[in-house]
Amino acid sequence: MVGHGGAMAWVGPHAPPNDATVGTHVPVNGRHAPYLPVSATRYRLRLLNASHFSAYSIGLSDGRPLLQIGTGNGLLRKPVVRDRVLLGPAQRADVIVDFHDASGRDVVLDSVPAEPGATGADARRAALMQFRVGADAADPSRLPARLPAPQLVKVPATVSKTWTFDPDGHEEHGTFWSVNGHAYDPDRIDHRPRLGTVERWRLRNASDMTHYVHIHAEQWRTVLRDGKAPPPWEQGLEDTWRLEPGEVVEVAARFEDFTGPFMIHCHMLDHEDHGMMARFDVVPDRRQRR
Ligand SMILES: [Cu+2]
Repeated sequence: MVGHGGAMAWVGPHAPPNDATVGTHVPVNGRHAPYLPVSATRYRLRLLNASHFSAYSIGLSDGRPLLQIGTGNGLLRKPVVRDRVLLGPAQRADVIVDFHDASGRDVVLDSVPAEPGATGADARRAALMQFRVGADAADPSRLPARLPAPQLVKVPATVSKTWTFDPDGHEEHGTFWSVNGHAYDPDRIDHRPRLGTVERWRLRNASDMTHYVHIHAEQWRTVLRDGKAPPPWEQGLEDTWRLEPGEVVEVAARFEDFTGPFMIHCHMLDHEDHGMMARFDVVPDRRQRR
């Protein structure tokens, strides 16, 4: 690591943008390729991608759909039928799997990357775990058409902050990942939202690889993805978004709990550790001061 103009920079073969560190095996709940005996009924699964760099496109080996009922931050208004759920580092999904008619069979939860160039091409190929489906059993569960999803904030007309994610630096001094042209500096405050207000932010990936942008402090609604309404599974609350090269996502939230310093960063941890993080401070609402 070398210093350059106050910004962090790295040289060598593992300098950004080639700083991916990935393992060879994918454990699930601490075990490699585990299995779970299940009855031929419905199960609710909470999926969390806890890898520090890899993305997974999660589905079931027999093509059985996943019914997504929530994000990591709460329920969706309506269940969404998914063939695969793409989760980058820190992303979560709440899904229902129905094993009716699979009695006596083994079903593998796996990750299969999409075709090159398609969404999810960055996902890893892996057999994650196996469900060993036993006998039919009574299943009184049912899935309502409408779910008690959290209320979403009213979206402000204007964007109050744009965050651009990109590599920076040059050959002689090394490269680093940046937010708005800077590597992370704990002493630099890039934005000061006021407690109690709703802000609309724009997240922009100017680089030529996918990033997973994570915002601390609040739960956000996704307003636009590339100028259009987000897909149905992105219409709940989120705190981490996939941004493919060139993508722009707009999000909105109310700062309602705490003042103080918070982070926005890429949740691919090699990127974060190599500079792709910035600080914003939630400041007190002036109107509440005496
Ligand atoms: Cu990244």
